[in-house]
Amino acid sequence: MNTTDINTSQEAIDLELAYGAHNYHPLPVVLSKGEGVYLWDVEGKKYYDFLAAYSAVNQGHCHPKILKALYEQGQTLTLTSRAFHNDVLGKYEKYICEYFGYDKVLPMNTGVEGGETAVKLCRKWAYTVKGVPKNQAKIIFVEGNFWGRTLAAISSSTDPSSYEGFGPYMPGYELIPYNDLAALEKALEDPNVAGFMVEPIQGEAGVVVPDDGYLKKAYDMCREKNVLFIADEVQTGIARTGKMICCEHEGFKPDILILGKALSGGVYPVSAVLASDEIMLSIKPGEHGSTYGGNPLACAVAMAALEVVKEENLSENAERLGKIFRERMQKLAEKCDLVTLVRGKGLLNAIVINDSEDSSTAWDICLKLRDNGLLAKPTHGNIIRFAPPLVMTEEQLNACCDIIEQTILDFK
Ligand code: IF1
Repeated sequence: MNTTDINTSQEAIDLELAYGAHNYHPLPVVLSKGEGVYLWDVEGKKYYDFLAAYSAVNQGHCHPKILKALYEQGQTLTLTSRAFHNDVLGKYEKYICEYFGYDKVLPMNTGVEGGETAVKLCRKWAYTVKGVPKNQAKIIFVEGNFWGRTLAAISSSTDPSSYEGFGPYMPGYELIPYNDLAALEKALEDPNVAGFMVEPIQGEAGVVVPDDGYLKKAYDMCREKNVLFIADEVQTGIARTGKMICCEHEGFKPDILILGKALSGGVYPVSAVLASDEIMLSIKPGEHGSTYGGNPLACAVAMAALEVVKEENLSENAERLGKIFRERMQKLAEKCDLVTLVRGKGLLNAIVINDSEDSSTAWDICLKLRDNGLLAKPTHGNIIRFAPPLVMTEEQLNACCDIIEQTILDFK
């Protein structure tokens, strides 16, 4: 029986420092309870959650319907491995394929495993369908991308804090600037290009929104060259930007769709890769998988999490509240030179602070926001990401804007 008691936030922090790897620099707050848009710390202080675990808690903390699915399946059958069939996986696969409009799904656990799966699928398709010579497949990524922490993922990174000190790196990658169609056109001249992998909005880079039409034009250019358009919607998907997937804003379906995070509503690691039969069936039995991939518990939780998104109209809510949020932040930017701009779509937004990237201003503002009852965290240096659960009401959103405005206006 674990006898370690945690009675204060400091005790929790001290334990993490003593026994945990120091691979994060969290905001100094220790949470012990979550419900909907709210979090409580060890001392009982209540906060609005304006990060939503980086868009993994779109449905709100501890959503009762998702927890019910967790409890019920959890008491029945949690893991069989894929050595055998089970009575939940097929039902989930049908549900999610019809939900997003694809032939097949390959279930995994984390977002980065989804990215790795997409890269492997794309390469396999290139060799077996497109006819790219063995081991010559190229995949194009964009500067500022973030799709996880594995060696394959950091090999495409342009952020030294992601890749420095972890070489050598994965070959067969090419990097071009984001939001640059001329650069993509040039890169697509190489007949060995198999895929173009891109976030519809770059989350970690600081909620960077490309020009209207960029994604659809890029998709069309890939189609012309028989190159797969791979959308990393791990952060932008599941209603976050005001549509079920962000590519929907431009009216197209990516060839390969990667989902994660809110696919399980923050209850359990679940990711998924969706594609056509032509792409998906290029991987044969025994060529890819994972112990927990597609386990009954994950499937039950994901179906409930997806049902909640539709039942509670989370896309429409994100679209509507996002507009209110950006309007209020724009007005703040106009009267306060500390905020230079606000950008985003739906409820994936960020403000850029008028200070250098290596200043502590954004961090210090987040500490004050914490003191005032709202939790957010800077992404790169001077950018603060604001991404609350999508179940937020207009009244709660306005209360949060009041806190943000007052905190920034009072910030010395
Ligand atoms: C951390 C960042 C966000 C992602 C996109 C794939 C993945 C992520 C677009 C991989 C994961 C997480 C990772 C987490 C913090 C968070 C994050 F700050 F790291 F970059 F959201 F922006 N594609 N993002 O955003 O999914 O394997 O983590 O399930 O590493 O601290 P994962």
